[in-house]
Amino acid sequence: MLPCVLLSLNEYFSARRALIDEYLTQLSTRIDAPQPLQAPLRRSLTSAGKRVRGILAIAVGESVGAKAEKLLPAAAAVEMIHASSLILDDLPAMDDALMRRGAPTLHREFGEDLAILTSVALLNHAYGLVAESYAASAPRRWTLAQIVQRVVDAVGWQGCVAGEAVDLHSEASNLDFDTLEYIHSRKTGALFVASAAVGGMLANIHPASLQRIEVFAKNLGLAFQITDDVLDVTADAAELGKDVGKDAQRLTFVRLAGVDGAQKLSRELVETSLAAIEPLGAQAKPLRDLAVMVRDRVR
Ligand code: GRG
Repeated sequence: MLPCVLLSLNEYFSARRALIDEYLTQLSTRIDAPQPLQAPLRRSLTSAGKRVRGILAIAVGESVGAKAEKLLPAAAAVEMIHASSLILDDLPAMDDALMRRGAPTLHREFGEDLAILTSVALLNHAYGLVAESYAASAPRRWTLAQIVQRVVDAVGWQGCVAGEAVDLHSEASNLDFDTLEYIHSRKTGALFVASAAVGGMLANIHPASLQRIEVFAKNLGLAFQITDDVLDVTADAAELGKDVGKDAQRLTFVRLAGVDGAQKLSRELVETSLAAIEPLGAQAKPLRDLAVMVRDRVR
C-alpha cells in the first residue's frame, strides 16, 4: 500500500474505513452470545456508519508512525462505544428515533430490552479491545491504565453520559451558548478526543504532541456536531439514513446562530483544529484531510 501521505482524501478515508468494517464484520462472526443477542449485536457491528471516530484513532496513530493493524482493535472499540451510545440515544426514553443508518432503530427491530442489552454488551466489549490494542502496540510512554482512563472519562458521568443527561433535562428556552457547548463537547466532542488520544497513546505519542492532538480533536468534534445540527434542517432523511427535524424542539447551534452562522462557526472550529496540528508537519496530512472532510461533509 502507498504511504498514507500520498493517498488522496477519499482513498485514505475509504481504505481505513474498509479496514474497520472488515474488523467489525469478522468480530460479528465470532460472537459467543446466546441466540437472542446474536442478531442485534451483528446488526450493530455491521451497520453502515461512517467510522469517523475509528478513522481518527488510526489517523492519529499513523501520524506518529504506528501500523494501522495494531490500532484496529482500538479503532473498532471507539466505533462500538459510539454505536452503543446511538442505541441508547434512539430509545423512546431519549430521542425516540425511527431510523438509524438507513434502517429501523435497534429497539424498533428487536425490542427495547434487547437494544439496551446490546448497547451494554458493545460498551463492555470495547474496553477489552482497547486492552488488546495495547498488548499489540506496547507503547513505552503510556500505561494501559492511562489509556483506559481516557475512555472512561469520555464515556462516563463527565463525558457522553453527562452531555446526554444535561441535554435531556434542560429547558430549550433557557439554554445559552455555554450550556450548548457543555452538552455537545461531551455528547460528541469527548469521544472524538478519546479516539484521537487513544490512537496517539498506543502509538507512543510524545505528551506535547498529544496535547495538540487533543485540541485538534476537541474542535473537530464540536465542528462535526454543529454540522450535524445544520444537516438536521438542510438534508433529507433518505440522504442521512436517520430521522431529520428531530431537533425542532431543542436548542441547537442552528437555532442560536441560524444555518449560515452555524456553518461559519463550524468552519472556524475546523480552522482552529488545523492550527493546533500545524507544528506536526507532513506526518499529520491524514488529520488535515480528515478535518477538511468534516468541514465539507454532507451526510
Ligand atoms: C454509552 C457511550 C455511551 C453514552 C450514553 C446516550 C448517550 C449516553 C449519549 C448520546 C451521544 C450521542 C448519540 C451523540 C450524538 C453524536 C453524533 C453527532 C452522532 C452521529 O454520528 P455519525 O454521523 O454517525 O458519525 P454514523 O452513523 O456515521 O456513525
